[in-house]
Amino acid sequence: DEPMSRMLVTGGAGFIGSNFVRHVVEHTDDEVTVLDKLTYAGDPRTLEGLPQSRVHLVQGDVADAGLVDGLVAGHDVVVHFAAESHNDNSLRDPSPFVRTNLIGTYELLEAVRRYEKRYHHISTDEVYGDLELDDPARFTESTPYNPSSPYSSTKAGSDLLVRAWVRSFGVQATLSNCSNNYGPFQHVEKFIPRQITNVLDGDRPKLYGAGQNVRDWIHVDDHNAAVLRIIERGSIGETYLIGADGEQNNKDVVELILELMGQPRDAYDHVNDRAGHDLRYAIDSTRLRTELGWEPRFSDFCSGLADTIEWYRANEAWWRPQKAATEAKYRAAGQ
Ligand code: NAD
Ligand code: TDX
Repeated sequence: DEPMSRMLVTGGAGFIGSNFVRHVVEHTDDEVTVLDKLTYAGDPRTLEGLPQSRVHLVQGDVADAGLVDGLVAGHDVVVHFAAESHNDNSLRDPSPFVRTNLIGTYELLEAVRRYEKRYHHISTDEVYGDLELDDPARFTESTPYNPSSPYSSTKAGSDLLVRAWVRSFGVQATLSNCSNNYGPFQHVEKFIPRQITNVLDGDRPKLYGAGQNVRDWIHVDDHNAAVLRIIERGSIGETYLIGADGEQNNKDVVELILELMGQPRDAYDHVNDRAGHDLRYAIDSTRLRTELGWEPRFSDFCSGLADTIEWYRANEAWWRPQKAATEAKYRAAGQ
């Protein structure tokens, strides 16, 4: 059988990208090449069990122009997940964020421009800055960019490169900006896996500041179903916001994790706040729902979180190698 298409997925050994590859294998006939540098955040074991006839891993850097040129030439669609993705790391050392998120995106855009390939760009709601807790407004496709951190500013810059390459060079691109993801294979540096694995280790969850900051949580499978829908049916040049109406403050999330894991709800520590900590993100995904007919399937955050806790309990061998070094970095920052 001829494959439907050949997809190049950058960052496909990371959290969202690996779940996306699994989603593509289950829902399409496409062949996938993963281009991943296998940084501290990438792990080939996240792709174990996928059919070797359809999924291939190339270890390399999206900022390597020669490598990217050859790979893009041989594929029909490029889906760009690869990024330095953690805000706290970007405050300690912004340099890999500039190289991977900005230069990497630039090299991919130049290659898809040369070979006239379809491109989808994965981005974040953090490009819009933050909202007040009582602001009735949510982010939409027309909210002005106003990023706060080295991470979010390099993501914002990469989005603007994509928009310019569409307008100036006619690149066939779509963009999506999603809210906070949770689910299997998320690195233990991130909020939810950090607290779950702390409790599993007999340590206490660590809440930044007072914990009033709000994030708009979405299950990673809902994000990835939306991405595939946009690749298949989205309008070229357009941006789609992805969110599942999952606003929760961090304190409530920590208390829910403790409760689901059979601990007292107050068995957590307050630690140093993040510098420049965004207060609230909130997504209005009306466009994606009305124009492309997407709906989230994980509408109950509590049961999605319970499943995620079970996944970390059952997959300690996957996360254990990262845990001690991650906690050592936090400890050094009083977090
Ligand atoms: P992650 O850190 O888990 O994975 C990133 C992957 O990219 C890793 O496998 C890493 O090895 C790879 N990578 C890093 N630098 C690379 C380079 N120079 N060349 C090739 N590969 C490289 O991140 P994630 O949470 O899965 O995020 C994936 C994408 O989704 C990012 O673009 C991020 O900005 C975006 N996003 C994330 C969230 C979230 O909640 N995690 C929300 C919205 C958007
Ligand atoms: O130990 C912690 N305690 C804590 O209170 C950690 C690690 C985080 N937090 C807070 C900070 C945030 O308010 O929890 C919230 C979520 O933190 P992160 O998991 O670091 O996510 P965030 O900074 O919101 O960014 C995430 O969502 C948008 C992803 O990491 C980004 O890649 C994505 O773009």
